[in-house]
Amino acid sequence: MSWNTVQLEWDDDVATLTVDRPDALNALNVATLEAMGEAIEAAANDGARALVLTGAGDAFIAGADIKYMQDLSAEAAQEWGELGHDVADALEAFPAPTIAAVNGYAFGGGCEMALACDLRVASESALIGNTEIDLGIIPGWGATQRLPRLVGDETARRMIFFGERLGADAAAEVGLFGEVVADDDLADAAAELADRIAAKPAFAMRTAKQALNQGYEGPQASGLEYEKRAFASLFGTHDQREGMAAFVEDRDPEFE
Ligand code: DAK
Repeated sequence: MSWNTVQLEWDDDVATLTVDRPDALNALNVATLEAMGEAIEAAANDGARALVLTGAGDAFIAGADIKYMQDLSAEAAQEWGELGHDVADALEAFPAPTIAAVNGYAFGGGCEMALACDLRVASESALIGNTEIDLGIIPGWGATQRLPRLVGDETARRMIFFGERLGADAAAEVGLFGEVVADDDLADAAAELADRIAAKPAFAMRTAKQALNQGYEGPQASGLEYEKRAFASLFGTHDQREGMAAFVEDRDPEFE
């Protein structure tokens, strides 16, 4: 499969999805969002053990395409909102961990795509924020829900109310980025994280992600119940037997 504004590349079991619309700083239009949705589905179907999301050129994703949105009716905006939500939800539900490699501007909908990933690593020159307020709108692809969970309520409110654009170090300080590296090292840093994840037992990794996600879906009590069942379901799998046998026999495990 190939798309005009999205690339999907593989390195062993690691897939990298690059939003490739550099003339518009990778702003997301309908075709790009649809292509992202298809690429994410293809990566899942082809068994990616980790997925990296990044942008071509000097931007990660400078947001939703303002030129496209400018004259939308409320009805069209509703459909547009659903499309972006579907892509963010697909990242969140992706069966393996996802890593946003934030290589530059990540504003509005770009910040929201990064928020939907499991982990975020950024280059020193990255700038991130939910800038929608200054366009007369609010975040529409998940930031009102995902941002406070990640950075806390006060910080999220400040970011959304003031449309603050945070530099990489400031964003890392509030917990928005897990790691900041030199610009030239970003691809390697993301690949290293992805490779480390891909080397872990895949079924347990998927189950861990599902259990963590479950905590956001409802009350803690139901999340704990989910964890109990998910934990038990791993017993009897090849990787559980192998991982524990390797420990007992004092050797390296060979996971599936
Ligand atoms: N949309 C469309 N084009 C964009 C763009 C964007 N978000 N960001 C940049 N571009 C285009 C510029 O128009 C310019 O195109 P040409 O003029 O060359 O044709 C090209 O990319 C290069 O941009 P600049 O010339 O501005 O480059 P600079 O380096 O000077 O500045 C910048 C870079 C990123 C600081 C600046 O471009 C900028 O501030 N861009 C806007 C960033 C922003 O506010 N992003 C948030 C967008 S709002 C919804 C759900 C979700 C959303 C909305 C609704 N519903 C539920 C309905 C999401 C909203 C957003 O994401």
